[in-house]
Amino acid sequence: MTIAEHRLHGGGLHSGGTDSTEPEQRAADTSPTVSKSVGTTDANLLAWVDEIARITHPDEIVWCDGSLREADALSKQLVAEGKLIRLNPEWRPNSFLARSDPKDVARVEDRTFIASAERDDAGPTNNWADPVQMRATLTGVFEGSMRGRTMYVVPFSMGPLGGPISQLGVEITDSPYVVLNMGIMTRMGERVLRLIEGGERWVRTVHSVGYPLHLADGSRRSDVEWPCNEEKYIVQFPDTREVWSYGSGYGGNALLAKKCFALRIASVMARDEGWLAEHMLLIKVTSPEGGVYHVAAAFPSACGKTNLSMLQPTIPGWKVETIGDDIAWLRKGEDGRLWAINPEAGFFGVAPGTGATTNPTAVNTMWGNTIFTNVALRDDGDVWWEGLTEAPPAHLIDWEGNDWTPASGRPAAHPNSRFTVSAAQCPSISDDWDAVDGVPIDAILFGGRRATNVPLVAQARSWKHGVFMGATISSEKTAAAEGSVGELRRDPFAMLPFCGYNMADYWSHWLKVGKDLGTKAPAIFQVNWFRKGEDGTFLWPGFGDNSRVIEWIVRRVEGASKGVDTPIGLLPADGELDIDGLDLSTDAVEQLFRIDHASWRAECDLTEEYFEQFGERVPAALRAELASIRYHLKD
Ligand code: GTP
Ligand code: SPV
Ligand code: MN
Repeated sequence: MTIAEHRLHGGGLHSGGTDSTEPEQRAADTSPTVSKSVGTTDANLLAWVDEIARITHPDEIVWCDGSLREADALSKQLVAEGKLIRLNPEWRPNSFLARSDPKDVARVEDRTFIASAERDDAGPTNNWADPVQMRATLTGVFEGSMRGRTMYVVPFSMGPLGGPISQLGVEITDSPYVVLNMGIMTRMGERVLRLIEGGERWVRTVHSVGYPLHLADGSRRSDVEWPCNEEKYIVQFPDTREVWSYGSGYGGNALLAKKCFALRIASVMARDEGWLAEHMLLIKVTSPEGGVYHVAAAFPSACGKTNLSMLQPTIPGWKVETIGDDIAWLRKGEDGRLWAINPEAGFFGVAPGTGATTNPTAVNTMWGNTIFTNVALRDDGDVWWEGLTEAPPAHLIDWEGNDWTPASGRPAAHPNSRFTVSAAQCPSISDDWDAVDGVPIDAILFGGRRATNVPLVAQARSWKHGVFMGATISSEKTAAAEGSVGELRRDPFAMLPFCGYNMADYWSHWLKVGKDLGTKAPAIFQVNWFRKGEDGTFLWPGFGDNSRVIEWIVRRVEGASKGVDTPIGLLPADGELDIDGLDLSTDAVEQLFRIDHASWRAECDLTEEYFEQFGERVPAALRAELASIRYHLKD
């Protein structure tokens, strides 16, 4: 029986639920029940859903409409199943805590694959997989992977519905937790189906946690709090613009609209169509004189994008408003300038380090309607994590569900614990955050975590120099991905884990976009909030005081500040950076901006070595930038 025929049997949201209590009456290969009327007449979409159901064998298929009623029913169901904890509504209305399997807590970069026809099209920084072999492998692991479960069909739009920069997608998933998160992170629901029926293109994404409840031999097992599988595959097929994700329920591994689609697949679409898909926050900055500027900034995972996107300036008269905190899609507008949208509808933000002094706006955003994952639970039914308050509560249940006290000697929240909340709830959200045409970009920032060498701020001499700055970002690894935290690695454009094609080709694409924008291209800057002094502490206060750096950047864009030239870019001239009222010694300021020629020459050697792995594909313009910097570093 096909899904179209099943439509005749359609009922209410949970009308098929009784079937799951009588699984023994169900032969292993019976077709699933469509427990909610099929939402579409689109033949391609129907055929695809049919095909995935034939591979994965779910008990039921639910077409999600994106309604509040649906989200409410799903959260109630998850609470009843013990997979979500409802927080005390007095402190945190309509909010929930999820605890993941301790082996499923972050993106898995070594299990993330780009399955392009040619190995060279994935490039040396991606895990390449042969698409034919990978498809066979995936068909194998997905075979029966949804037995005993419900398969949800989640239509979504990235960017405002029908907008010229927006794109559509559908995620099939067997995780109701993913459905709830997708409802916050994207414009999800029925209206997307109408656009698909109207002939708009859409991206196919398939997700399974890989924990079937009925096994092929007919035996059954009960569900667990956080179903997942030890074996994980996060696979992008750039040539057919598809995503297949198996075995993880966490973040970017499972919310396929985010990194898999909006960065890995979208970067390929952008290359082919002349736009940019970037790991960038977006803000609107208003100066004391009322000048309005838009800034995009690329920092690696857990390096301060959410913080900067919600910045509360510490200098008088300046205002920063939020447009996006993680992803930007940028495109040349009719006026020849670069315009950007935030394709997402919510924030999936890092909890630890988010508190009243570091990011009060984020704290206020999550007053309610928030899903927390892997944070600690307070005795009063609210949540807590390191950095939320200065003093920890006397007793907590930690992210693994164990008793915790300040004497426990381990963090109560996982370092990559997160909050999922709607962008519309953010008190600093800009009026034009969901403008269909986006906002015009005045400046682009590149940054990373660098204890040494990289100054607080430097402006690129040209677009080409700016692309060089982006291409050579290195940053200390954070808990956002599995692996050793603190290790210095190259993270070009903060896109190392997110570029869907050869990184050197991506640099060429950036050079091409800049050439096309010509004199209307945004100015490019490099920033580093994380430089440390000899005692190992941060030299720069960061957070709200980053507004001082934003001020200098705006003054440069206006032409009001002159700056001073150095071999690695233009730095603030004496007195141009406002450090009034900061407890900052002259020595600290000197260290923040010190350009040590010997270390920079060593850095250039490492860059040359780094470029080598890309061979001939490294654009000549970047090699020329390296040569020019080396020339200027000669003492
Ligand atoms: P993803 O969501 O993983 O892409 O990360 P993100 O770039 O949005 O990171 P986020 O803003 O959540 O920052 C994560 C960590 O960086 C938190 O622990 C912050 O406390 C810390 N951080 C942010 N801004 C600053 C800063 O200006 N100075 C210092 N020292 N730390 C900062
Ligand atoms: C990141 O790691 O850059 C994130 C979180 O924004 S996740 O969506 O899990 O990739
Ligand atoms: Mn990110």
